[in-house]
Amino acid sequence: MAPPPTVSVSSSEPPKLHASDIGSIKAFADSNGLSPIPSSYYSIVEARDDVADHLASSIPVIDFSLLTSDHPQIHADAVSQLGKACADWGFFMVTNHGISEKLMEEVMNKAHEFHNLPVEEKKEFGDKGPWAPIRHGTSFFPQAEKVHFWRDYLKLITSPQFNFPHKPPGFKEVAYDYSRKIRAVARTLLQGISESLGLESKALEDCTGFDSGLQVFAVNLYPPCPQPELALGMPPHTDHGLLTLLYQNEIGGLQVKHDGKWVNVNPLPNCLIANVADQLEAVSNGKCKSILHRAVLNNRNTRISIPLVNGPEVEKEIGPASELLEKEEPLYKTIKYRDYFQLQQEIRFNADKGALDEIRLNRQN
Ligand SMILES: O=C(O)CCC(=O)C(=O)O
Repeated sequence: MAPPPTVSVSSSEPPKLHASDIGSIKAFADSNGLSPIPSSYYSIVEARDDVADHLASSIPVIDFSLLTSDHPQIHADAVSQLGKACADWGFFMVTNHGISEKLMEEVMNKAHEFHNLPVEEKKEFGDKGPWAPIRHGTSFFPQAEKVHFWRDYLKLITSPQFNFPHKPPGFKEVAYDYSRKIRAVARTLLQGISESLGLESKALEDCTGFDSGLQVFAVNLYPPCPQPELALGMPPHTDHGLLTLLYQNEIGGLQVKHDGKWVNVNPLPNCLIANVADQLEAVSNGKCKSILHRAVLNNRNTRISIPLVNGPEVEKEIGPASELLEKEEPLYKTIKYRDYFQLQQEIRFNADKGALDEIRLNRQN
């Protein structure tokens, strides 16, 4: 196996290495210790702006067991809290979701094992583009980005078809179980959100083709970074899809944008971290907010995050739900989910505008 490129400690000018030469930031970080990071990883302008830590404790918490309660008033209160969380933050933690700690731990352990496989063993999964069912790589979008990100990833399409690597042994089996349970949680949340918008509980599922919807299972690894103040694990972005449900190890790093400030997310034990994604903003005609988020780094511990994007059916035309348009003007164009995803890939490095801005109609509510 060829050793990863190394960086000289004595160099005053850090090298400008391309992510595709590095191949795996984990392997690079393992072999380069405390050496200065390559200047191609500097995203200093974005890295340390205003962090509003006093807001961290205000991140909404949704108790899933109340949402699924048979008691009408308890359910109604939970629906109303959920609607408020989607409107005010576009982000919330989900507790008592019913996925066992044991399963979550197994998925996390296997995720770690996957990233610990030798680089050579992961080559067969090399990223061949956004629609490839199994793809492993480093950074964010190395082919096109100007700045690189301190992250290795594995991304799988796990619905409507389930695709998963055959190693390490046992990963595929626990991941299947986990992905199906996450889909069930996402479906129930979507039903609650539908009700919070004054719609039938199945309205959002039906209009997005959720039954045969896309699910992307990602496994991110952020190794310790010797200069965490200079780099980012993930740039600010919103997700395509309806709802992303993320589980992480005990190491913090996720930040969400709220009222123009970055807020550190300190997850409650065993909770799922949920964020509204672009297609939910569009189908809700702007009532649910797709939230900007990013991953920051530390110089001590490896962070692993496992976000599962739960989206519409790829060929479905997605726009504001027709029931909402009986009373209001559409604020978003209707566009096939597949085409939106493509659009998002194309303009992901445009700092001023996201894909959502491309489909927003210039109207006041
Ligand atoms: O690692 C995290 O906390 C964020 C991950 C993320 O935003 C993504 O994979 O799109």
